[in-house]
Amino acid sequence: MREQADVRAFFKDKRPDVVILAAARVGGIQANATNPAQFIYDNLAVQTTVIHSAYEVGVSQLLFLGSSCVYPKLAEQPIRENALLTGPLEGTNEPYAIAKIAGLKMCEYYNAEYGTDFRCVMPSNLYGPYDNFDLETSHVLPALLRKFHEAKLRGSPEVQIWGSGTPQREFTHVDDMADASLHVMNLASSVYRDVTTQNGACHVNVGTGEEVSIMELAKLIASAVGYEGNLSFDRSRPDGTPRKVMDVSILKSLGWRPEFSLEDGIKDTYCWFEKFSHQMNLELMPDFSVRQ
Ligand code: GFB
Repeated sequence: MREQADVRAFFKDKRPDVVILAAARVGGIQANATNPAQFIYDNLAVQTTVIHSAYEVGVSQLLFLGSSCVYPKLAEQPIRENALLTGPLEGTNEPYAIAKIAGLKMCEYYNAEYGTDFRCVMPSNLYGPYDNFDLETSHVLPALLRKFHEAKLRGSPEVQIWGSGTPQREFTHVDDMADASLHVMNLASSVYRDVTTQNGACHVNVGTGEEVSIMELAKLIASAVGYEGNLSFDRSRPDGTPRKVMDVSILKSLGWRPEFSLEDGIKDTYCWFEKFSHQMNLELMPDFSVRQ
């Protein structure tokens, strides 16, 4: 999807009516901080190519998925859509954020100049089945699910959490994200255009509007997994942005509500992980917690 000629040929051949652009190079805080060049290049290449090809073949609607990390590190919380570009970004995911801001703005400018109907949603941290469970590149929720699961299997006395455990995060189940995406796509174009411009934005936040600390999240996951050991904190790992809960009142005013509570969403994800983890050939992580 980074190869412009391939993407243009695909669009000319298939001529899709609607495009939902969720493809991206994504990862947790460690992956973003370690691979800034890959994150900015791959995401700019994919989205620029797909958005332009969609315009060239006259796709009637496109939905671009951004990320809540596009907002300033210290934006007023909960974060409203019009906080975009009002302050410096969080360093650990700046490359990804800049790429996503470029994609969001590209949709806005194509709509203005070419009259396209390219819509944008800003998801909170997402989780759910089919997530990435690699302990170095994944996001916090799948990483902790796997850590607690494997610690329970081994009878390990403790599980190590990155950072201080104090940052707050908003988590939306991937099925809720998919449902919200269709909800936004099914709005009349005049409704979408009016409600976003009235709020000084060209996009809509998608989330639960609720935040938990990483420590609270770890306890929820340990309880869902049935792990009763202790937590330790690896402060050599970054905390990232302190908070990024979003204001989801625009989406609520458009009639959408999430189905999953965080507790139910974690149980749903763990149920999937238990069923399929053996197929993901995840070699058991080295057990640093056992005292020699
Ligand atoms: O989910 P996460 O990797 O990314 O980390 P961000 C969230 C918080 O969880 C950080 C802590 O404070 C981590 O230090 N954490 C604790 C852990 N234990 C772990 C662990 O075992 N693994 C991981 N990964 N974190 C992402 C961006 O930022 O937000 C993405 O990097 C995207 O690009 C996403 O924007 C929405 O939430 O900090």
